Amino acid sequence: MDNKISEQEKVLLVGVISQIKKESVVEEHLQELCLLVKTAGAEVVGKITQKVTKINPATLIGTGKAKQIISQAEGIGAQIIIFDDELSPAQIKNYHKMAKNIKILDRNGLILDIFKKHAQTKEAITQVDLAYMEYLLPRLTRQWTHLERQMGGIGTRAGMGETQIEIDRRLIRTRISRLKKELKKIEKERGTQSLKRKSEYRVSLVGYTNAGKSTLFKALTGANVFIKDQLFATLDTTIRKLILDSSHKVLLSDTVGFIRKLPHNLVASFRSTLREVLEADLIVIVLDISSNEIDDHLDTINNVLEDMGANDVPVLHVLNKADKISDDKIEKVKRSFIDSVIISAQHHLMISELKKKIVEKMESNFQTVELQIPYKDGKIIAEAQQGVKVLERNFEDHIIRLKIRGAKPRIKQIISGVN
Ligand SMILES: Nc1nc2c(ncn2[C@@H]2O[C@H](COP(=O)(O)OP(=O)(O)OP(=O)(O)O)[C@@H](O)[C@H]2O)c(=O)[nH]1
Ligand SMILES: [Mg+2]
Repeated sequence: MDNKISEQEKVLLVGVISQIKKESVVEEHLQELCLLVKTAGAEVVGKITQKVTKINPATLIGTGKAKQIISQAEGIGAQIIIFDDELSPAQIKNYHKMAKNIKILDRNGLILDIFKKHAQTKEAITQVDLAYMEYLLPRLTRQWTHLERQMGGIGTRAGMGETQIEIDRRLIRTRISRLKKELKKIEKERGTQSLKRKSEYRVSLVGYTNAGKSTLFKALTGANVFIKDQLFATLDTTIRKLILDSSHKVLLSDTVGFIRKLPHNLVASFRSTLREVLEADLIVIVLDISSNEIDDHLDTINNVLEDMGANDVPVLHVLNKADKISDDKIEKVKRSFIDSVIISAQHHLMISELKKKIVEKMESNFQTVELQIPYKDGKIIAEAQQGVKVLERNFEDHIIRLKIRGAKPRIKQIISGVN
């Protein structure tokens, strides 16, 4: 048995209610877990919520209840049990011992499965593979057979006395170090590409999965990106030029969505994909205004941005899917999101207002400086005029006097080059 989810497999979901997580919250999270299962191609046949006062280190919930859930799953013909809460490697192993013919997964395992299914480019495949192998390593049990076949025969033959699990572990470690090397190479290429874009003003669309980032990207740039009512439709970063008005143009990027409890190693291994977000001059946070969970979504986004080290980048909040809710509700949400833009990406509503707002943000992020550079520093003179607007150019005896205007980070770069 492996932990892959196949089409039409039947799934039983389990949510844990505790003192810090009340029933309504658990219900919401299970609803989202249902969507994740649907995205993975399987079918939810039952949901169980269980109150716990004390976490059982062996099985998360009480052992008696754990056994009961397994027999319930067998009774309704479920092949998989998925916990919304993270299970420790030991807990997964214990469940595997109790449930011989049922796969046990947690939300992280499910998310990784979806990422694996959706990854298409070499970069995404490598990143997901790394996160998946790191997840798998401590969780290997006897149930995970076929691993050698799955990994394409990179392994060596079993030595005397070695168990299958030890061989599998060794295979995974070898694979992890190879994937890390490949990712380093990809990151280096990305670095070179991004260097070329350094002088441009970069705007990144960021948000919870399914918020409508790709729809907005298409509405703004006309690019034919993949849009679908499912979670994690986009895994790769797409970048296009966007002309905002006669004097403002930016590079806009669309990228992978976030979700609550996004596995940490997934965020880490997606570093090269998320590079555009990290290096952006402005992050446009796209939120689904029709969701009751909008505050929770924003918390998740802020947490992931912090996790990535992108929490210093200026942000603009965009509330999307306004066509789905009443004017009253719009007014209510608007009050808690001052300085936001309310749009409908799908119906192309308020898109020009959004463009104006991005221009405003750009302007507030701009700076004008005067520089004096000796003629002998030809290279610096050339660089100081790249990615900025040259307002004045005065030639004097030994120096050139430049008045330039540009994004603050770019101006900072130029000044450090002059000094
Ligand atoms: N009603 C309505 N639906 C929208 C709007 N914008 C996007 N959608 C729908 O929301 C779903 C998700 O849209 P995407 O653009 O794929 O969302 P995303 O944020 O890129 O999602 P991921 O790439 O999966 O993270 C699609 O079914 C869109 O048609 C909108 O303004 N109004
Ligand atoms: Mg998308």
